Amino acid sequence: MTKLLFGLVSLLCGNILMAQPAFLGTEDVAGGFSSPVSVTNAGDGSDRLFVTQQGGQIKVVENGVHLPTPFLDISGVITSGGERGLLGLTFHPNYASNGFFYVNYTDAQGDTVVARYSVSAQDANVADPASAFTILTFEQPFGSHNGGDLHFGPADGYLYISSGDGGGDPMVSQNTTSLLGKILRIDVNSDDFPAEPDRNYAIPADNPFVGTGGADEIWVTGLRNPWRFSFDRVSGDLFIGDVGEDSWEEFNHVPATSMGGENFGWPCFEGPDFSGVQGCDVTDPNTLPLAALSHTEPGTNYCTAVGGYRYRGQDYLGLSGWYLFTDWCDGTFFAARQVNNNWQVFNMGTLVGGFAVTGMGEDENGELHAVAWSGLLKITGPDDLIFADGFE
Ligand SMILES: [Ca+2]
Ligand SMILES: [Ca+2]
Ligand SMILES: [Ca+2]
Repeated sequence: MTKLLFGLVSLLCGNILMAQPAFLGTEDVAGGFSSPVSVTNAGDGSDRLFVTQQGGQIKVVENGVHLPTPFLDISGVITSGGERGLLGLTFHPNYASNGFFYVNYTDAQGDTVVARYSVSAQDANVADPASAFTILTFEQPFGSHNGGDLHFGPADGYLYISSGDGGGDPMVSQNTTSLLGKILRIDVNSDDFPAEPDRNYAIPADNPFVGTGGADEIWVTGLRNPWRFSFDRVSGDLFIGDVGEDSWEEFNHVPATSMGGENFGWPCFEGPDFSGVQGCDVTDPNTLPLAALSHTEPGTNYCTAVGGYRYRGQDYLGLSGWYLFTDWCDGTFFAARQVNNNWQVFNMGTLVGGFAVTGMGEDENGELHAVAWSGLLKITGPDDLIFADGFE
C-alpha cells in the first residue's frame, strides 16, 4: 500500500482525542440471544426492540423481557455462518398501519435477497412466515463481504440497502453497472418491473445513475463491506461503517443535502491511501471518511468497522448530535461531530470488550442500544455536556 497521502493520514489519526473523561457506559437490557447482528424498533408506539440473529430469527424484547417465541424464523430459507445469514431488518415507515417489514439475508444459493414480510393478523409479536414477498435479489460471487444492512431514509421514505464487494474482484465497487460495493436506494411502494416477479420496487427518479449507463438502483459507490449504516433521524444524514482490508476501518458520511453519487474509493483507495490496484489512478474519486482507524496504531486491534448512530435520544443530552461508532475486534467506542467542515473524533474508551459489539440501533425514543455476544445493551452517557474542552 502506497501512502501517497500521508498528510491526510496524520490528520485523520491526529484528530482522535481522548474524552475527558469517558462518560459512556452500558446497562443490560436482555440476554439469551444467539449471534445477534442488529437491533431496531418498529416505530409503532409499542416500544418493543427487535433483535436479528444471524441464524435466521428475529426476537422481540418487550418491557425488557426477551420473548421466547421468535417474531420470525427463516432459518429454513437462508444460508448462515461466516459473513452470511440473516443480516439486517427494518420496518416500513407506515408499519403501524401496513404491518410490513424488510429483511436482508443470504439465500440457499448464497445470493442476497431483500424480502418483505408482514406481521400476523392475530398477534403483534408474531409475523406471518407465509407472507414472504421478494423485493430485490442479486448474486454473490463468494461468501464474504455481503454488506447486509437496510434502512428507510427518514426524509424520502426510500429503502436504502448496503452491499459489499462480494469477496471476488473488488473492482465491482467501481463498476456502476454492478449492485455490489454500493448503497442502493429504491422505492418499495411501487413496482417499475411488472414482468419480473423477483424485482418489485420502483426507481426514484433522482437517483444519480438514472439516465446514464450506471445501474439505476445505486445511491453511492466505492464501498468494500458496508456492514452497518444508519440515518440521523433528525437531519437525514447517512453514516456508513465500511469494513476495511489491510490498513483502515472507515466511517463515511453522506450529508442529507447530497444528490447521491459519492464514490468512497474502494478498491482504489483504502481510507486515504492509494492502493495501486490495476485499473486505478491516484486522481480517481475518493470521498474521504469522517474517521478512519489504522490497523497499525499501537495498542489497538482495529479490524472491523461497526457503524453506529448519531445520538438523538433524550436520556443523555450531553450526547446529542454526536455520532457514536466502534470496531468489532477492538471494542473501543468513538464519538464524532462535525464542526464547520472538520470532524472531531474522541476516543470514549472500551465499554464491553473486543469481539463483542456487532451492531447498534435505536429504540423508538432514539436511545442507543448495542448487541454484543449474547446480550442487548443500552448505551448510557452523561447528563451534562460531554466535553469541557472549549469546543462547545
Ligand atoms: Ca415486479
Ligand atoms: Ca442507468
Ligand atoms: Ca474509502
